Amino acid sequence: MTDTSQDLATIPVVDVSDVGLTATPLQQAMRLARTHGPVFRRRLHDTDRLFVCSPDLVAELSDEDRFTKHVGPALENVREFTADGLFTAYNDEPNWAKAHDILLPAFALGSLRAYHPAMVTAARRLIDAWDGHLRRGSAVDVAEDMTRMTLDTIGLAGFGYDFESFARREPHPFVGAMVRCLEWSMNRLGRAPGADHSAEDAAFRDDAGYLAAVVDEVIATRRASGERRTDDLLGLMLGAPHPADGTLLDAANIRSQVITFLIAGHETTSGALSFALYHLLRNPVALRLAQREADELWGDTEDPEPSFEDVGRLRWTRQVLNEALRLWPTAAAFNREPRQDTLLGGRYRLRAGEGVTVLTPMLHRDAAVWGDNPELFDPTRFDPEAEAARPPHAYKPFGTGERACIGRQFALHEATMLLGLLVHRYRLTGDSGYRLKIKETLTLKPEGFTLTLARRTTRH
Ligand code: MNH
Repeated sequence: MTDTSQDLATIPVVDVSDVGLTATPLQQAMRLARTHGPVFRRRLHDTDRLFVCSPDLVAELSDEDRFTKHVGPALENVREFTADGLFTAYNDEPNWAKAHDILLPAFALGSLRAYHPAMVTAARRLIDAWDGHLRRGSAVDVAEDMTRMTLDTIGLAGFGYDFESFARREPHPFVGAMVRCLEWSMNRLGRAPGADHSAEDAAFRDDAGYLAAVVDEVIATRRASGERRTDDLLGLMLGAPHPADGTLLDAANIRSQVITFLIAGHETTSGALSFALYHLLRNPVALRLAQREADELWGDTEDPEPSFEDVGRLRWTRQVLNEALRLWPTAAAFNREPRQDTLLGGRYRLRAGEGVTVLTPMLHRDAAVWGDNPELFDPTRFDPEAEAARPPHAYKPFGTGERACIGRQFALHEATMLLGLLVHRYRLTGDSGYRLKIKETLTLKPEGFTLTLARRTTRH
């Protein structure tokens, strides 16, 4: 460990070059923060990166006048297959503002309402599949089925396209290709200088080519239908003129947007649902409260038809999701850069455009904000009074500022409804020997987490 001299304060520099970034760089960074504190530089070969986890500094980084999104090394790699799509576009790339303006209406409240039936359809498919597991007495792989559900949801709701994930023995091949592309993006960060990666790179190009082919199929299906909708994402991408200048998105950018939304629209929500179920299983009181809330809405109805408004009434269930995203924000880091040379916290020197990583899971464990038992799963942390009492930038699972998540309400609506339906219908039993193991593919998911199911017989 050495100190840097440019800073007015001492920052630990932790060199990880000997071990590399490992298969779990996010959890590695969490360990570094636990050992070296909330501000440290991670050195890998010849590059240094500043990590920040303390609420006061993150509040400062959230000031849009001084800081903005930084497309860091991971997103630079993702750009190899999503180019200037909304998530990976540079702030000053014209297609960011253009697509943002064109697509924003797809996330207004009215649109969310329009997606609700598709979300119900996908939720029903998962429940039918789980009823099948229940009859056969087989365990469900939670993350795999949540991914089936969320992929079908974004396909149906955003694109009118059916991935039919539950009609397949194996997940849709889109998922495998996407996961490998994300893994390639992550592993490329830790490459040692000089090594030969041509085989991995060739495999990546094949997978990226397959993703592009799926996207072309999604677009061709819409065009062949002759429909000229502007009430879903694909309709807006294909046919909505920019509100200011009347131009449409160009063909290359439409492709990048479709691929971006097919990935961003399902991968992180799937992980969030999986972690929420994991924590509910380990916290019988929280589970009981979620069941009570669902029972109040749907009583003994065998197959409830959740209305749009029902989902807003599942307040505890939403707090459960918020708390799951506190402990395991599934998009677990984001990067900021100063617009001008500046001092962060009055003491850490940053050059204009230099990336700083906010390590969200550690921000979400800061004892000054979350108390001295931050590992404790406790959805009452999201009681309205508790939320109001918290500093505004202490909770950032959806990023910050104008580049924050555009799909937040979409994800929370979809996930809250599914969780409500699941706890209403099933008695959930986990494998008592399961120890949480988190797989990283840029995003986080519990690995090997399974459930066995029984129908609930009494509701009171
Ligand atoms: Mn989402 C940006 C987390 C669900 C589409 N999302 C972000 C960012 C985070 C994030 C963090 C900011 C990244 C950065 O600053 O570099 N997103 C989530 C999480 C969930 C999620 C934790 C689910 C839970 N996201 C969704 C869904 C969609 C979506 C669902 C689409 C339907 N997200 C996006 C897009 C962006 C984004 C698009 C980029 C927005 C922009 O930069 O303009």
